[in-house]
Amino acid sequence: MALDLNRFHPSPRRPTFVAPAGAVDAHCHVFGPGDVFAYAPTRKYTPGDAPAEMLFALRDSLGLARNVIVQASCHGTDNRAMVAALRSAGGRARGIAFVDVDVTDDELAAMDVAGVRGVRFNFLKRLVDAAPREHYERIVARIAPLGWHVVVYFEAPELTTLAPFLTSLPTTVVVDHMGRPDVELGTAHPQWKRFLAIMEAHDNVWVKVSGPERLSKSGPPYDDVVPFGRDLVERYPSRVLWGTDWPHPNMATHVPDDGELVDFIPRIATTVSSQRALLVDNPMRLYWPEA
Ligand code: 0GY
Repeated sequence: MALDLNRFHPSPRRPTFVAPAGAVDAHCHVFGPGDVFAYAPTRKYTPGDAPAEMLFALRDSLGLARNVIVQASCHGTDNRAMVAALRSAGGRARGIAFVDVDVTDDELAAMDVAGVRGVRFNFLKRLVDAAPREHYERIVARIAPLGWHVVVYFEAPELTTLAPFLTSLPTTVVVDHMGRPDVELGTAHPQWKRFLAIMEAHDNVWVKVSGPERLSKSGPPYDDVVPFGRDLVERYPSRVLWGTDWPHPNMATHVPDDGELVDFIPRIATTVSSQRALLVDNPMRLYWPEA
């Protein structure tokens, strides 16, 4: 049977790992529903609907408390589905928007009130068309005064080209999915060392230890990704975040079980204090500093 790339797991297992109270899923998306929030004409893929109420039901069933909902490329710069999800979350969700340079101050202010705390720059050519560096700089100039930060999505081979720009950003910078290393190269390879060097030199750079299902070549339970996640958690315990990446668009290899993704956490954050930092303290400091 062909894999449906755009369906999520229908019945994730209950994880064995019990997340600490107040745990945050800091990387997830909502899709549609398409008859209410149409997908962008410029999109590179059409997802199955994955509405907010399903995300919140998953949150509860996994033993998590809050979400950071990242605008996905299939909705382009139309952030309505994500913002509606924030407004329906009773304060338990924050958002990351995808905006163009012509976004108005009023639009930014309304998103801020709804709970948006940053913008995402997506550098994956299979997801979005490339834009000149100046485009991103103009957006940063608009969002930095709000205290927002920048989430970046790139693949490790692009890092050499992107590094001067990323390290020049004045805001907090959050790197998605461990910077998408080629895990077959191992953690001793210059590709991984290059990313660590940036983390080491720039303490405004944070990283999500998410996406083992995308990075793994061996498949569940993602043994080959453990050294990468553990390396980051141990080196930068106060600058790591974790997320499910539900509903997992564009997964060509398998449909990940979100319960299994939760059970990946204690394999990379092996102590109670590192689990608490990863799942509660760090995301709360970035997304709910007032709490
Ligand atoms: C992710 C990863 C992907 C998709 C998007 O914005 C998106 O469409 O982020 C991907 O296809 O790797 O973080 O959800």
